Amino acid sequence: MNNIKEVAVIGLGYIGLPTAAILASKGIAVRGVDVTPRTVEAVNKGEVPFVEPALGEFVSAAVSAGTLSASFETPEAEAYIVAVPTPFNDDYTADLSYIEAAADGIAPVLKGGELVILESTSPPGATQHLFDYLLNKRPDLSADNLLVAHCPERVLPGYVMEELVTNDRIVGGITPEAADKAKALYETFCQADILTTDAKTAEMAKLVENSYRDVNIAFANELSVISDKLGIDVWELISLANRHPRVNILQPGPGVGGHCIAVDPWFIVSAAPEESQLIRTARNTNDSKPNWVINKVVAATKSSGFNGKVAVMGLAFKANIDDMRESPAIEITRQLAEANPTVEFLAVEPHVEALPKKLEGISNLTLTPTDEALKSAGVVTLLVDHDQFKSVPATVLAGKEIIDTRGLWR
Ligand code: SAJ
Repeated sequence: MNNIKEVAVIGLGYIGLPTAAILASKGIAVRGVDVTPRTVEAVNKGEVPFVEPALGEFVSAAVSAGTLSASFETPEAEAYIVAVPTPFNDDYTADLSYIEAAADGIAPVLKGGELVILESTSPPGATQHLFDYLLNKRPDLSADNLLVAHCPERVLPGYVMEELVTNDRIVGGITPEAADKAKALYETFCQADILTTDAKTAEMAKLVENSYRDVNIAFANELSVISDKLGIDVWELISLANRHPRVNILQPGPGVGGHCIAVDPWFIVSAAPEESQLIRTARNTNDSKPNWVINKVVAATKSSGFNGKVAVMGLAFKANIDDMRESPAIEITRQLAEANPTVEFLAVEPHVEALPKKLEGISNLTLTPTDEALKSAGVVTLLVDHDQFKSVPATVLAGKEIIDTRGLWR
């Protein structure tokens, strides 16, 4: 049974803000903490500074009810949830500086007996590191008076408010007491099973889930390259093979994007480099796919009738969202436009009003409406399977060179 009534959530991003809002909807007093003025201001106005269905209603209701507010300073609370980024360094080790910065804010306000939950995806040992780091900053606190646990998030962007309630959760404690207390807090909003374990197993479980997906996408991407060489339609091949009762191959694409699947497997590789051969190879296979697509597009522009214009359909990292983090579509578009200055590139992304920063200032690249781009381009490259692109009639594509990396128009 949960007895925590005040929670501070450090990091109000894609995970922290939904978690803060859903806890607040259960009557818990939640104070959000963020370093970005735009985020703090938006939340205090009851607004969400990014796109996530249903989250806006939760935030505005909680702010109006007075159960959610945001600030730059970490307040005193009975529990702290750390949901900050964990990017990787140049050598693929995890950058724990954001976690340490969150701990720097928490340490001075601890009185003893609080629960600190790490939600950020973390390499094995990071939760123990957070525990040691806090105690090191506060040697006056006794180790058995600080409860630290890892509760990795599992929600799929676009379905966050639903999956926070329906997905099973894993909670790994530095001690069983920490795990039980975190479990009780998450039971206030999670209706699925919450399974407790130790902190390192919980860290690995999260990394393994995303690596499993990465390895399986790499298999599909490798099949697409093999099929292309052999003159086989990979989409037909996969749908036929998937009719076997124990085969379920994922879909090839232009590469793997987002801030999770393209990142997390490296934490396993850097923790056990010799032993992680398959995971490393899968990462490299997926990372090499954008280059393969670039070569296909360049080859298409060399055909005799090419009219000088290439349409690039989609910039987001996957379908039907506006999230561009680590998007292979952006990398492909940028490299193509920069390396081919005499070709005009028409980028189509129905979810944004302006080109993202990484594509700004490239003179032969413009954000173009779907119809216009499809009408004028001689080569059309489909990079994201947005619903809007599904309905493009075959007559509009007739006579053009099509590079369909998602199998949408086959
Ligand atoms: N992709 C393919 N082919 C596929 C599936 C995906 O090319 O068959 C590509 C997508 O286009 C995208 C990338 O992979 O570029 C990742 O997309 P995704 O939908 O697989 O995953 P994310 O990054 O949106 O969310 C994942 C989820 N993890 C798993 O499914 C194991 C989510 O549950 C996690 O919470 C999230 O990572 C996270 O934050 O860790």
